[in-house]
Amino acid sequence: MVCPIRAVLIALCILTISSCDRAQRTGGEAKPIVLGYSQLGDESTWRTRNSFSITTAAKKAGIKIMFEDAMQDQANQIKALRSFIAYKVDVIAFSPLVETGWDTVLGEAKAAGIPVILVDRMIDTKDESLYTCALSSDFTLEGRRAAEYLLKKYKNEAGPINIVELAGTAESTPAIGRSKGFRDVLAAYPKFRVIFSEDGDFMASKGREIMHKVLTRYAAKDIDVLYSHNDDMTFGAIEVMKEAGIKPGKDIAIISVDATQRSVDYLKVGVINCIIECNPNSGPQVMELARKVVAKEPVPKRTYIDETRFDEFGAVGSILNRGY
Ligand code: GZL
Repeated sequence: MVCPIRAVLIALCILTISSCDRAQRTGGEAKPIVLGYSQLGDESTWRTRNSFSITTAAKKAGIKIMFEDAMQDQANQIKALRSFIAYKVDVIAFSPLVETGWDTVLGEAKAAGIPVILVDRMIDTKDESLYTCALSSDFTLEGRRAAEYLLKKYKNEAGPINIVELAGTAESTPAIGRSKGFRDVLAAYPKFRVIFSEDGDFMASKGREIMHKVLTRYAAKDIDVLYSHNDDMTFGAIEVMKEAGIKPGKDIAIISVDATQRSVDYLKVGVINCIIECNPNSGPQVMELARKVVAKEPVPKRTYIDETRFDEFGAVGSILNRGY
């Protein structure tokens, strides 16, 4: 039978060694984890909330974060990653603007022995060892959810049902997945036709611009649905519809992705008909992954964030305040 005092002493020794393992002790405190974070930009309401979630969660977790905004430019992200490597951070996390073009810089991080966490978006690489783990939404599922709403809404209509798509940044994981999932479901129902699709970069200004262009090419009566890959582009398109005397949500049904407060408010009054949730509040999960990765604890290669759909057929009034 192990003496209780002896067991306590052994436990204390293990605790002491483990906190020294990671860092030299300074005044009894372990050195805080240093996280280099490259955020892709500040293009949308969602992204602003995501950055807030990341930075506040780092503070709460006692993690020293070097936060860089790349202003939607991949070259800026690569520069930021290289600066983190030069600084010898403990761990790197970033939201890749697009899926390709990362192998070289991530090879440099690997050579420097710095683990990398992908957040929000994925990379397209043959070498999965270039990142330790990834945390994101399931964008293909988001696209499927959007299409499944249409099957329900138009189940008694012969069609054709003409759809305009405002797509997100080309070659980005959300744009790829939301387009693919949407089309995978509708492929079995030829009455649904995507008559126009263009990349709006997840920005309200481009949503406006593209909706203007669409209304010069098509009469409003020939458009049944707007499928927009994010709320900010939706808001731009709604402004243009209203200016043209079109009733959004009635003359043209609207599906939007993200579920910011403004889109939920629009859903409640019938201006938007369906919202696909995309959760930006990943900060706490990112910090927990960073802690585990630095401590060399096992982590899943891929973690998906839980999300849902809100639409005109559900209990719209019960949607809690989004806070952003
Ligand atoms: C999705 C995220 C997308 C949001 C947009 O996870 O990458 O980028 O849907 C944001 O609002 O701009």
